[in-house]
Amino acid sequence: MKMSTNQTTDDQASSQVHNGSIADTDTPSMHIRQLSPVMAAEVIGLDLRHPFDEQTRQVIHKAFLDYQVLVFRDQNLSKAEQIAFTGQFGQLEEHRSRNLGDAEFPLVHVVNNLGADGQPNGKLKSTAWHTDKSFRPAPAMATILHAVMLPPDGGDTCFANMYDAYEALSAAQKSQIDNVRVVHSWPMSRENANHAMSEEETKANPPMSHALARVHPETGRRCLYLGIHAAYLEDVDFERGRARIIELEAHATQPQFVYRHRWQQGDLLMWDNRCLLHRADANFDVAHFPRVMHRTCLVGTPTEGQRIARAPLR
Ligand SMILES: O=C(O)CCC(=O)C(=O)O
Ligand SMILES: [Fe+2]
Repeated sequence: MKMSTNQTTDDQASSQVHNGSIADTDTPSMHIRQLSPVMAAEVIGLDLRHPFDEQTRQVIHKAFLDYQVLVFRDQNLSKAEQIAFTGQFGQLEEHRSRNLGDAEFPLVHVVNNLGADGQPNGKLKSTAWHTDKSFRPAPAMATILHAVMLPPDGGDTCFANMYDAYEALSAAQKSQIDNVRVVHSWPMSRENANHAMSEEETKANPPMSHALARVHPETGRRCLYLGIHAAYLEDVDFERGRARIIELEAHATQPQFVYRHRWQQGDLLMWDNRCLLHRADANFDVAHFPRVMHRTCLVGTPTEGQRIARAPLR
């Protein structure tokens, strides 16, 4: 079991990891080993440059549902190979606005901390808890992130398990939120980040109403649907709803629900956006060390009853 010894408070749970004997899955070509009791498993022995046979694909898909984060070790995929790998699990998301890829591979978004001169610019994006594209009519099912260049240490990605966060609520708390709808809004997220949006962009991204305790479409398990794009609670006084969202997110991102991924060269991660929050951690010298990742996303399905949201109650 490869575990780093310099644990931080964010990943208390990782220190309780069993020795790899539980929930191991082996086929002749691969080994799947759980990394933390909270979530995540590493997959060893596969070369993702080659397509899976159907049996392997199904084992991987099941592991993805069981562990929420899969860590494929020792990979070195070109953009074209990452697109082919991603396409085995569904339809690739097109990136928009600031997420544009390059002209040849627009489906691959380059996540980096580099300025126009190619040097680290001290800015790390996506450091707030979120789930990818939760403001879209069909929010992202999965994100695939492949390490291209890593800082010598740090630059972790943290994940919070929204199944566990929901299940840890009391029966009374659950019944309070079971029929509540949360609105995920790209225009409001941009506004909060002080980014002006064109009228056209605002129109193209209407705020979306979701069940706050949504049901995962494949596992049938209930989980909280929060993060930076969760703007308000529908039909609840705006300020009261904001306070409730903040309170729930503080609950949902406590150390016992968090897995901290310490990247290794060659890692390719695939995570389930439907039941996790994630964030990049600036625990390295962002102004000096390049951190570069290649990112692809898979289109998901609308959440149950998803529709354009009613305006906030003020
Ligand atoms: O840079 C990271 O660790 C995470 C970036 C992110 O939020 C994403 O790729 O969706
Ligand atoms: Fe993200």
